[in-house]
Amino acid sequence: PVEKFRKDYKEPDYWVRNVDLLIQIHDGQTTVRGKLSAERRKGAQESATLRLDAEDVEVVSVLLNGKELSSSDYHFPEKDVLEIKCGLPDKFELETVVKIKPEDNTQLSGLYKSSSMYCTQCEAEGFRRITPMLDRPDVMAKYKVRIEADQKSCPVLLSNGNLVSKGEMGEGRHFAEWEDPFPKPSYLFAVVAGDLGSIKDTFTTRSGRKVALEIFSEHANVDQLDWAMQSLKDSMKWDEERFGLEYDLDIYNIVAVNDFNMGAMENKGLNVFNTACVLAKPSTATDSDYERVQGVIAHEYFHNWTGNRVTCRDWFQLTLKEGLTVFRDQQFSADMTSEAVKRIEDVRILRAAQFPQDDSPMAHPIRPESYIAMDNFYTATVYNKGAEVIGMYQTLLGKEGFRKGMDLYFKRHDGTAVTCDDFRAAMADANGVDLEQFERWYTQAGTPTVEAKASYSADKQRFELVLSQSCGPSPGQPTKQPYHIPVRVGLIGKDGKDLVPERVLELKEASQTFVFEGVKEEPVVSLLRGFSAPVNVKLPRSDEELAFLMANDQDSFNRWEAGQELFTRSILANVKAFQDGKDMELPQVIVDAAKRTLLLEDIDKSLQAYALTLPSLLTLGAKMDVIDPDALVAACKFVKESMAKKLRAEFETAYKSNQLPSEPFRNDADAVGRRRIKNVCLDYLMALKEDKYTKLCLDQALQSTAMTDLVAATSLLAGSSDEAARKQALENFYEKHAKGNDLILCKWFTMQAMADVTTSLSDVGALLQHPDFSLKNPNKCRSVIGAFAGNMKHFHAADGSGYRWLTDRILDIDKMNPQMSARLVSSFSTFRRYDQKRQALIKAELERLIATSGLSRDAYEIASKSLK
Ligand code: BAL
Ligand code: ZN
Repeated sequence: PVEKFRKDYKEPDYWVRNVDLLIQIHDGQTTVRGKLSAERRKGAQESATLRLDAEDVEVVSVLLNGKELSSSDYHFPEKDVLEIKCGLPDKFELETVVKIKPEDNTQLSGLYKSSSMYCTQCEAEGFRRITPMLDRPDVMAKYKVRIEADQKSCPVLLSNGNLVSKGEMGEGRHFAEWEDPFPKPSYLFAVVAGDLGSIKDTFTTRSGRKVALEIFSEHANVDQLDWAMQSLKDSMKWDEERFGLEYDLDIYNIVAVNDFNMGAMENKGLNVFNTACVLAKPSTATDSDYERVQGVIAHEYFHNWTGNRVTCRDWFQLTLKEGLTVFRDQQFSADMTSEAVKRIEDVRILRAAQFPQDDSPMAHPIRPESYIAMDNFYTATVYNKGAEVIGMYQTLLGKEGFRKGMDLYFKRHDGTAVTCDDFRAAMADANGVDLEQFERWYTQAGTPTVEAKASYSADKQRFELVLSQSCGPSPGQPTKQPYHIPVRVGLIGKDGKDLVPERVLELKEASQTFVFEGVKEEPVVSLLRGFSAPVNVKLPRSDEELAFLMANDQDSFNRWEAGQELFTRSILANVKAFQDGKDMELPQVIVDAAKRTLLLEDIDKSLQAYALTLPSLLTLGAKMDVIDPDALVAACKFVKESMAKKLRAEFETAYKSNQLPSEPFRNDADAVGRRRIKNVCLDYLMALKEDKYTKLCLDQALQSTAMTDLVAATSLLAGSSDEAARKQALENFYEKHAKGNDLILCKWFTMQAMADVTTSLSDVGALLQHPDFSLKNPNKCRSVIGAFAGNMKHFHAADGSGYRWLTDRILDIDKMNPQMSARLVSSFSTFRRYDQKRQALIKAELERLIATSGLSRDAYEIASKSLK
């Protein structure tokens, strides 16, 4: 497979200015006529040939300025390239007619059929699977589309922009013509044709334009679209208020699709969504589902400016739009819910998903230097670390300074395809600051460590903080240059109040000393408040200091962080005890701190819940020199059970006092927080493995009406050693809730795939045979196979059975959907973090994958890079 490099970027020899498409959908075969109005780039050689991307399309004819070319005038010099060999004038129209088969498209890239509906996914390189094109984001064209289809099976025909005409054609067929006035790259193109229901609303922009909003889904799901609509209107208003950005078309359509590789797609004026990111109603959606829908609806809407109006010059710049848009959706969700809770959730995701990637052979800068399959770089690094990098601009420049930078970015670049350097320059120029060194966040991979040493002089009332930074090697980068790191710091006195105003320190050297004057007593330092940079922190402190911070820090993130550090220490100490065959212990200081948190009355219940939740196994694993899955799981169980033994009464009381009446269903912050803390308490109580609590859990699993509570209780029972209760809960969940609802079925699959029971591997094997399972549906694959790959104990079974099972599944899926199989291969990427025996077992699986003939380039790329 061919690797592409960022340094090799060149403008194309030809620009396409207009694309005129005719898409004739017939059952079993679709014909696409694509007319490209193109011109030679000024400065390009007259002899430059036109090389169009064309993948899995059967070329019927090619016309130049209306005249059919003979087959000697074009050829396929390499796979997926259609080259026009004859001479071309400066400006011309090139027309191709191709045949495609959406019904056989299991890759879910290009035009495909999902259930009864035809839909498209073009990012990153799917458009070339519809019609030959210069399929690259710097080629921006205006699109006109005519769709023809059967009237009965496809009454709804949608594309980007505005509907300009529609009508009947006779013989049961009809058409619709859409025109998008905004030039766009091909990856933002979309078409949908199907029998869909919808809900409608309107939004009036601040300049008074009325926008027609419509969200489509299969008819049966129309009662689950209201929350998405509300979220869309909230997003539109928020972007006007926060960034002065108004929607620019008269129509905004969203379509929910069952089979979708990603979460959603921001096609201009026609978003296509995975049903999992749009459908929600109280009886089917958990609180996290509601939050996800709100966040993803906002994310895709925000792309209209950060991504669509200003797009990426090339795919290496993906974080330009993704990091920025994730940051924007995070800020929006924080404003809609709670800033403190949202920050904790975002950092939890970063640490569980991105930190391990940054510490693996797949580590890459947020702006990668090379790729084989671009689809492999829609990663937590590009998205989530990318969002952290954007957040650091805001921390350094302040909210107002950040807004000035955004305004300048749009003023300079609206309607064009640009780079991450252009964004950084806009931020620097708008604020008159130097952000040269900040580029290293874009060029270097790996998670830096910031080490702090504190000293205090009572005489001088002076506090000194020496901050040093380092970052370990990553692929192709043995050494690293110092980053520009904003470190938000508070100094806390004995009374729990800040002694001096909080500061953002700019750490730019390998080591730097920062002096605080007028500090009246020796402070406890609160470092990296709000997680002001995506780094690890090293600062020696006692358990007592951490407990003090947990109780007193005015920064809610660092209160949570102190608790996480306490838990982490104890769990890692117990891992060691377990490995050494010694007794495990839970320090009293942790029990006391947890008790204090549990007894707090006027605390946000979500913050209370997160403060009592142990760090995830992946986050803990990242802190171990060698991950020992058995010891890690045992230590976590021990800590949970010991805590429950000591605080049994408090957990019971908190469980009961946070019960909510089933009617009316509420999903406000208080109700969400109550469910969260209640289910954390239930988790601890279930660790006691006593009949009394199994019964409590079973009651919740059988009687709850809120999906959050049902999932929480049934998941706990799915991992219970009480076979009868386990069976009853899972059967009940299936029969009463999951049967007939694909999204709830996925929850049912996941809770079994994640469960820590001796039969885990045979259970997931059986789930694959379940009549409701389908290997072709990405959500279902993720819910069984992806979830099992996250099952720390059983996926990492010492005999390698979990690894072999995953490889077999990857090979099955790779034939249908390489994007999906490659995602699964990445579960092996962190293999060097495990013991020698497991490393050898995983290595053998990666080698087995690479040796398989016909393996997709997507899966090949992840497997081969993981082995480096
Ligand atoms: N652009 C791909 C899906 C998303 O990040 O919105
Ligand atoms: Zn995005």
